[in-house]
Amino acid sequence: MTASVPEARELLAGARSVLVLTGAGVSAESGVPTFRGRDGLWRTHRPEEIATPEAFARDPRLVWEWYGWRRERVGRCRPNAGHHALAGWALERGVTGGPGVTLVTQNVDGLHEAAAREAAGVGDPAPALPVELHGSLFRIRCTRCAHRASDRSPVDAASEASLPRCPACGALLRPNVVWFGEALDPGVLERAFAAADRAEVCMVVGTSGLVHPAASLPLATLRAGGSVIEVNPDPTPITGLARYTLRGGSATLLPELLASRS
Ligand code: BJW
Ligand code: ZN
Repeated sequence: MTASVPEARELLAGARSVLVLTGAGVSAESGVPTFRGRDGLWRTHRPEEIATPEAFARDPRLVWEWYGWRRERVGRCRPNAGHHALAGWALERGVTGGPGVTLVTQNVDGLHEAAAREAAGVGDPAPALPVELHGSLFRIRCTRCAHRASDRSPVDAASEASLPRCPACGALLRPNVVWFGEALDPGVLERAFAAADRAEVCMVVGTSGLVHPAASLPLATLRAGGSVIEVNPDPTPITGLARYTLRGGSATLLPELLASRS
């Protein structure tokens, strides 16, 4: 049901373990385009044309052009008040020995990690980093060997010959993201589902809830006897499962929901 912030706050305060699942909507107010919806990325590119291994095999230049453009655009974006509220809250709960928080994101923009590092302070060895289900725009991997690396450099997609190549074996590099039809990293998936199973509350923020296995995480929490809170301006398939739904943007709602009272 649609609820006000105090009811959801109370549910969170009483939960020993919380899973937060985020999607593209949490970064919308940072200027990162979402996938679906009015201004979504997929109004111009159909997913099956661009976010699949088949698309990359067919036209790696087109796919790298799209990822190069997104890397440049997202690289200019900063975490918003919603990312900061989540990072501060997770850190606070860790520091005070309070209920555990696991942040699982479908996003590939790195903004939760940036906010976690800022919240922990420069040089802190152990910021509470998110579990990234779908990889990162700013990491690459080789299409042939085991080479992986961080990479924020601009992409030259003028021709197939200019595309990024592996320094170890010379094969084509690809963005280290998870495309449709590809398996998620088994270790990452295991951590996410373990957190969903033990969570007393799963808070789902800014996702259309259409892409699996991510969208199955709140179902796992429900099956284990926990509750779901949804934060989203629009209804989704998760809305009907949620104990409380907060309607609005996450950059406004998360700071209200998660700020400490003192
Ligand atoms: C705001 C807001 C504001 C706006 N504040 N909110 C079960 C059933 C059916 C199908 C499947 C199934 N299990 C698997 C499948 C197949 C497929 C799938 O899910 N298909 C469905 C779409 C039908 N899944 C897969 O293929 C996955 N792989 C897999 O299952 O492998 C199995 C396997 C096993 C063994 C061997 C081989 C295979 C992989 C899925 C990978 C998804 N990848 C992408 C691209 C990542 C790289 C990239 O970025 O380019 O991930 S697709 C895209 O969708 C991206 C996102 O992470 C993901 C989810 O999107 P998200 O975050 O929900 O964004 P939007 O745009 O959809 O929604 C934004 C929301 O924000 C909206 O609700 C707005 O209202 C809201 N919002 N402003 C808060 N200010
Ligand atoms: Zn290689």
